[in-house]
Order: sequence, then C-alpha cells, then structure tokens
Amino acid sequence: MGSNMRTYWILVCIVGLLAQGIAQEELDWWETTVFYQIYPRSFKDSDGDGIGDLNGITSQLKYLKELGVGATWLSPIFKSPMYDFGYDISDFYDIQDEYGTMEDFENLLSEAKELDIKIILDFVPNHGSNESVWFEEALRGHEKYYDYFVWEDGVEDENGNLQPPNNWRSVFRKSAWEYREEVGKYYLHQFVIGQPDLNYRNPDVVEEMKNVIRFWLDKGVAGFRVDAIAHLFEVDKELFDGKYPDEPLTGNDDPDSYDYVDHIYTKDQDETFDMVYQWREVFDEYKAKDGLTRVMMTEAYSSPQLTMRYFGEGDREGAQMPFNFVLISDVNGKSSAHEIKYALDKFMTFKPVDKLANWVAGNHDNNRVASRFSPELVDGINMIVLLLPGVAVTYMGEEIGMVDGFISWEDTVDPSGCNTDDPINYVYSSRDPERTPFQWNADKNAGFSDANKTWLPVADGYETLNVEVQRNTDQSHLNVYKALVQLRGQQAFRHGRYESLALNSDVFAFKRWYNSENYVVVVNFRSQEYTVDLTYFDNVIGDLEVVISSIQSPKTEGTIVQADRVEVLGSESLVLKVK
Ligand SMILES: *[C@@H]1O[C@H](CO)[C@@H](O)[C@H](O)[C@H]1NC(C)=O
Ligand SMILES: *[C@@H]1O[C@H](CO)[C@@H](O)[C@H](O)[C@H]1NC(C)=O
Ligand SMILES: [Ca+2]
Ligand SMILES: [Ca+2]
Repeated sequence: MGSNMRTYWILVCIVGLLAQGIAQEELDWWETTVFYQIYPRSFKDSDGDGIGDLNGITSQLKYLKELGVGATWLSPIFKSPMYDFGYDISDFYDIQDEYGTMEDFENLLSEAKELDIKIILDFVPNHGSNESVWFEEALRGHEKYYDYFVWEDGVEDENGNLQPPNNWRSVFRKSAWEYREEVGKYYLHQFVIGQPDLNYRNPDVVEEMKNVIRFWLDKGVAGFRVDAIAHLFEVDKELFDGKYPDEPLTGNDDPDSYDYVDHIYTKDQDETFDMVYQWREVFDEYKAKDGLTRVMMTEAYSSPQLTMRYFGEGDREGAQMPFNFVLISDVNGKSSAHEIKYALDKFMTFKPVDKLANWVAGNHDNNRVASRFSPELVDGINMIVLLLPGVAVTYMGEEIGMVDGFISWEDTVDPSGCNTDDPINYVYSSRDPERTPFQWNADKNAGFSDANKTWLPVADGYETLNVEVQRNTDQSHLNVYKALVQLRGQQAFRHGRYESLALNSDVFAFKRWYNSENYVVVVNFRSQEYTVDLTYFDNVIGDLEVVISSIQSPKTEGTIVQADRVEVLGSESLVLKVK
C-alpha cells in the first residue's frame, strides 16, 4: 500500500469513527433519565398529621430507585398560607413548616445524592402571596416592595361605586383585580386572590427572583420546573396612556369565566421568553463552575409555535424541556388512533431539529391517565411516554395506574373547585381527584399516613391498587413500568429514529430503530380485537419477539408472533422486537 493510499485509509477510518461518535454522542444526564413528579402533600406522611412531608419523601427515595428514575421534581415545598396549596409562596427562601425544616430538605438532598437521584424544585415566578412580608410591606407603603406588585386605580361606575380597573379575569374565575384599602388601589392576581402577581417590569423583582434560583442551586438542586410561565408579563401599560387596556371579549357568556376574554395582554408576552433565557444564563453560570447541567422545564399550555420559543431563540438558550402537553390537552380515551398519531407528531413537527422532545401524560392539575383514558390503557400510555424519542416525565401514581379519587363537595379544598360555588359541577374544575394520597399498600390510609384524617381522603380501591400488591404480581402496571424504564436504555430508544402509523382507527403503532435494532410498539385503544399487519413499517418482517406486554395480554415475554398478522386483543399493548 503506497503512503498516499495509507493516508487515505487512515482518513477513512477517522471519518468513520467520527461519524459513529456523532451519532452516538454522549448524552447528558437529563437526556436519558426519567423525571418523576412528586406532589409532596400526598406522597408520604412521616409524622402522622395527615399531610405528606420531606422526611416522608426521603424515606421513599429507594422506591424511586426501584422504579429506575433518576430525577424527581417536587411541587412547591416553600412557606405558604396554602390558598393554592403551595403555589402561593410567602417566603421563597424557606420551607413550609408542615413539610419540615431546611435541615430536612438538606438531608433529602444528601440522601438523594447517595442514590444518584437529582432533585428538581418548582419555581413559581409569576406571583407571591398576599400574606408575605413583601406584600405586607407594600401595604405599609414601603416603596421598594410596593413596586414588587402590579397596582392600578379602580374606576367609578355610574352610581359612583368603585369598580376594578378593567375586565381582566382570574384563571380561577371572576376579576383578576383585588382592592386594598391600605393603598387605595387594586392589585393584579392572575390566579387566586392570595397570589398577587409580581411586577417583572421592576428590575428589583427580576434580580430578586434570580436570587431565589441561586439560593436553591447553591443548596444543590439540579434545576427547576417553572410554573405558569405564560402569565409572567402583562402588556406594558405605557403603550396605552398608562392604563391597562380591556382584553377583547370572546363571546363566552359567563362573565366570571376565565374564557370570557381573550388574553392578548396578560399571556405569552414577548418579554416572558426573554426572562426564560435570562434564567437559563443563571443556570449556565452554575454549569460553568462544576460541569453539571441544570435543567429547566417550563409549564405553558400554549400553541406549538409559542411552546417552541421556550427552547431559545437565535444564540440564546432557554428551557431544555418546554412541557409537551399533547397527551393531556389534545387526546383522551375517546380519541382515534389517527388523532393520537396527529397529536404525538405535533411536538415532533414543530420542535427545533437539535432539541429533544419530552412526553408527559399526567400531573397534579389534570385527571389521571386511568380516568382520562381508561384503566386498561395505563400500560399503553406508559409505553408511549417512555419509548417515544425524548425525555419522559411521570406523575407519581401513574406507574401503578392510580385512578381519580372521588372527593365530596364538603371535602373539596382546591380553590379551582371551591371557587365554582357549585356543589354539583365543581367536579369538572377541582384538581383534588388527581391529588389523593399515594397508594403504598393495603394498610390504613393506603400506607400514606397514620393519621385518622388525611388532608384529602384516599381514593377507593386502594386495598388492591397499590405498590405492594403490584410489586408481588408478575403482570402488574408497576412491573410493566419498571421493564419499560430498563428498555429505554437500549440504543434504539436512546439514539434511534421514530416512525408511527395508525393501523386503523383503533390501533396505533410506532417503530424505533437504530442500526439493526428494530422495535415496534402497538397500542390498541379500544376493546375490539384486531389482526394487524406490521410490515407496513420498513424492515419489519418475519418473526417478532414479545419484549413487554400490557397486563391483560396473554402473550408472555419471548412469545414469537408473525409481523404480517399480529393478533391484538382489546386494549392490549405490546413492545415487539424484530428478530
Ligand atoms: C389573602 O387572600 C385570601 C384569598 O385567597 C384571603 O382569604 C385572605 O384573607 C387574604 N389575607 C390577607 C391578610 O389579606
Ligand atoms: C385515632 O382515633 C382513635 C380512635 O378514636 C384514637 O384512639 C387515636 O388516638 C387517634 N389517633 C390519632 C393519631 O389521632
Ligand atoms: Ca406530615
Ligand atoms: Ca404576571
């Protein structure tokens, strides 16, 4: 071989290695893990007061390890009068007494570190609390804190009575303005009265909230889920002669409803995206110091176009995970396989090519998967969430298929339910059903607490639907879930490509492949039985091996089926591998 030829072959090899290196680029911790959302009030009560707490979470970190998840985001644990169960924060730098102490939190962090589980906190930037020092100081006329909030003069009606400044509505119904005699003005609250909006046009607020982020990052948290981000900024009133303008009417005839007006001045303002990029800069200051990526997950129920702006713009980076809510907002148990495919493709279609998708089917604000889809579809939805390309997020309890609890009007505590003032229809608004205590075992209060009364009643059926029972049953949601988390480690799911098909109106399927590794996931959304032909997918032919099957499936691991005629029972879901 001449020296030119040798150089040529060395180059070919290097290029080959590089190409492989690029395709198999080292993934960062957050790109391969599963994020598990804990609603602390309902996870585990360590001291018998009927309310979940930090020591309860610490005592069960080993359960997260058992699941195979590597990160958990905790709904708010900060000081709060609890008008919105912790999303109304009166001290962003301290822990709520009923959840524990700062020492308890530090202990939780160090135990989690031992187990290699990252802790993500909930950052609630849009509002504080009407019972915070900041707000109390504002009412006392302390100028610095007065400017932390959004104030406006009322207007007099024809009878000389003072009325709110304009028609803005609260997400929790009625006016978004509340009068305070102390200052003779109204303050803005896009959420409950106890949640005064912070004024992001004040640089002091911007700096204060960055300090909140720094405070918890300094303690060792690995990032934040950012609450209600779309509501951060209101329109600049200087553009409207110094008065916040009315929002246009939508035609909805219930004047108390949030949907009464179109939120063009109170949602999705351009400045909101810039603030997210500024927070990312703070996160990256920390990464520059120790190399660990801090992650941001943003909560916005917005159009795909707006959702993608949270990823970043131009040379500015934003959230790694703008939540993809299609499985919550766009589809349910009535959706056809075509509608499922259409919804799942949406995020993939709009997202920047160099960013990862993320999948989430449940959270503390939405009915449980077993109730929104059906109990039979729990495994199928978990297959979709865990095996589609991108990051997976699981709300606590979805791994065992918990169902919505029934909460009577008397027991209802969620402001979203209570504010309906409607003892019959509150069920459609209340978020209590998906917040009932976690079901550990068949003991008193499902093993959640020793108390005689828990803050919300435990859902019916916990005697048989709980972790302990499912741990000891081969065919259980829990065991399917654990197997799926393990399977995510395969190249096809880490690095592989994706293609999906609605095989008919009821059966949805997708393929994940990498080099010669080929998997097909089949989910039957209905109770009707089908024989489906999976050879519509390229390179899916001959023998397929069952890798994981839903609990009602008679097909055990290792069963061989023929690609061109796979019998799929009603509500059956399967993960198949091409032999
Ligand atoms: C704070 O707001 C809540 C309503 O969300 C109200 O019940 C409470 O009285 C308010 N507290 C103060 C001190 O104004
Ligand atoms: C629960 O109720 C029983 C019976 O009324 C009582 O003996 C017990 O002390 C109560 N436990 C707690 C933790 O309050
Ligand atoms: Ca407790
Ligand atoms: Ca706001």
